[in-house]
Amino acid sequence: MITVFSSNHRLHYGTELKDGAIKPSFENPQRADTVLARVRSEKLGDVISEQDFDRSNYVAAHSERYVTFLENAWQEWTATGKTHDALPLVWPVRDLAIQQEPKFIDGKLGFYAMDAGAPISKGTWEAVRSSANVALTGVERVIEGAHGAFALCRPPGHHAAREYMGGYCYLNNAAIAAERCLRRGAKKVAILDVDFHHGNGTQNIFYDRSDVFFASIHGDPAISYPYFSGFVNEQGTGNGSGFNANYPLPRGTQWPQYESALMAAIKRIQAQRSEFLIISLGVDTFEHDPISHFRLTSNDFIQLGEAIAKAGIPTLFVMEGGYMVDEIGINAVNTLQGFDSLTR
Ligand code: SP5
Ligand code: ZN
Repeated sequence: MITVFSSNHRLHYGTELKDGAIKPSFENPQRADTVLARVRSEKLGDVISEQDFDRSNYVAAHSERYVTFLENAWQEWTATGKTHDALPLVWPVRDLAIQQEPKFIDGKLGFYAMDAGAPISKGTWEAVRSSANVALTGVERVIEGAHGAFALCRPPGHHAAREYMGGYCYLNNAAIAAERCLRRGAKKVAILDVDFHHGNGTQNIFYDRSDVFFASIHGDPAISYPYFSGFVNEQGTGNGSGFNANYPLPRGTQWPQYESALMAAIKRIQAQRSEFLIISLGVDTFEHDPISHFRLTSNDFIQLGEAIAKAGIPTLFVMEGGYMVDEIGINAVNTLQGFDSLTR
């Protein structure tokens, strides 16, 4: 299958608050380059660059004021004399929650963030915009008739909600691609999130809607990031009631247990009669991932791709997490090869 890639991802790198200290982020530029190297060495298919897309595509999944914040944050941060990357330091939790945007950058950072894991550096916006364009370029291929395409996005997107960043994510690439399908005439789209972490951002964006069905398989949020969403009882609200499905799984989950949840999620997706399927492809479910605790092996990812292919729906794969640098290339490409083996 075709891979869409942007070298602009290298413009983004930074620090995160980790175990009580500010350290280099696990989400580093080597990640995407490692996956690209594997795509090439395995001859998965052509690699193309991203096209440019109108800003309205981002605003389809996010609020206008949040996109404006992302566009201007670095400039506003450096205007205060700082040269290192920006992280928030105060958040509008519970009784502090208001809807009014602060007028100063420190307040804005907290207002538009769920954690201190999404640093903003000089090149962040350019990389983020390009990452969304990678997803949009990929989804256009699928809309035009490809069975599958791979959007090698970096930074990832699934923790980014309508109005906040976090967990290494800024714009929600998968959600933006889903909105593009709808804008191009689709009535029903499904997103399946197989990243180790709950796709809280994607859930947030579509929670009250029936046109995009969202399913996520992830580490039990009672013990795993993002802690505050991803539970079974979150099933959507209003028109979206019944169009959100969470499959939290315990520490140490291996393929047989994972496969049961996967089959249940795919069954739900097929019942929706979705015209397009978008996979939030995180490979941090890998047994040696440094921040997660599932135990999938590299071979298991081939079966993951095969199971997705069997759904029989035109599919866009969107890269999300996965942090063991050498193996993420193998595991991502194994998934895509598993898919291709049943669709060619
Ligand atoms: C896209 C994505 O996968 N984002 C994940 C963000 C997770 N951020 C918090 C991780 C905290 C993990 N702490 C475990 C440290 C083990 N040394
Ligand atoms: Zn993850």
